[in-house]
This record gives sequence, C-alpha cells and structure tokens, in this order.
Amino acid sequence: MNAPLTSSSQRVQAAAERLGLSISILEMPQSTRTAEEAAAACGCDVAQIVKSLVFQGAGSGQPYLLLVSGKNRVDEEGVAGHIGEALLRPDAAQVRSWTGYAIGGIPPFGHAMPLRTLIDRDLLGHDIVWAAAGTPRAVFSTDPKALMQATGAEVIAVA
Ligand code: 5CA
Repeated sequence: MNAPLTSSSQRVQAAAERLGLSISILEMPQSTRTAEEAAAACGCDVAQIVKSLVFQGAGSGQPYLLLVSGKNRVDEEGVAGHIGEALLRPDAAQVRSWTGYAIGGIPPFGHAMPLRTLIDRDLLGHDIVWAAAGTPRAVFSTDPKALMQATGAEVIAVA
C-alpha cells in the first residue's frame, strides 16, 4: 500500500494539476536524491532522469532552471552564450528560497516563484522521463514533450 504523499509532494501534485499535466507520484523506499539513485529506483536509464538544476545569472542575479538529462553535464559557457550572461551556482539556501524545495527533490515546476526554464534537447528523445517530485524519495514519470509544454521551457543543447 502506498503511504500518503508528503506535503512537499502534494504541492507538486497540485502544481501539475494546475498545469494540466496528469502525473502519478511514487514514493520510493530508497533514495532518489541523485540521478544515478533515481535511475536505479525507477529501473530506467540515467539519461531518462530529469535533473532540475538552478543557476543564477551573474549580471541579472535572476534564477534559471535547467532541466538536464541525467547523462549530461552542463556546459555552463555554452548555456551562458545562449542566455546572454554568465552563470553562477547559487548556494543551497538560495535554491530552496527560489524553488520552495530542498536540493535532491526539486521538481521541474511548481516553484515558490516563476523560474525561466530551459530543457535539454536530449530529454526530448525519450518516450518517458522521470523527475523529482518534491523530496529525495519522490518521483514521477512524464512524456518529456508534455513536460516542456507545461513548463514553457526553451529547448537548448546543454552539453
Ligand atoms: N532527485 C534527483 C533526480 S530525479 C535530483 O534531484 N537530481 S538533481 O541532479 O536535480 O539534484 C541534485 C543536484 O543538485 C546535483 O547534481 C547538484 O548539481 C546540485 N547540488 C548539490 N549540492 C548543491 C549545493 N550545495 N548547492 C547547489 N546545488 C547543489
């Protein structure tokens, strides 16, 4: 039997409903904090894991959310060229304040403030991808194109 969702995961579920995205959140018995752990828990390829990475514009100070395939490392200079400013890595407290979630559980939508969102084109090559659902044990699966539409994400090559 499934345990009731945590309040963080309930917020993700509600945000998905507001966006018209139908998701089913799974609370895993094991950690899904990292892309590798999430892939093992979900029984999928690490490339199908959506990493939700928060960066900060060096000039503007504004946050950017990058939805990145678990197999890719972000080429920060390349992404900076796309958005027009250099990228900084904000600390965990800043990430939590912008998103409303702790690192390892940050979902791709439903944040404390609207975040300009970019999605790794490599995610769009899969039928199904898995993303964090508010905690480092909660995940959901979705069609990556539906995720792109629901989040209004721009498609970029991140790696
Ligand atoms: N639940 C999994 C996949 S569904 C997940 O959230 N993966 S993740 O990649 O999106 O989140 C972990 C990422 O958080 C790490 O790859 C790392 O880039 C980032 N991170 C880890 N520690 C910190 C920190 N102290 N400050 C800022 N970012 C961090």
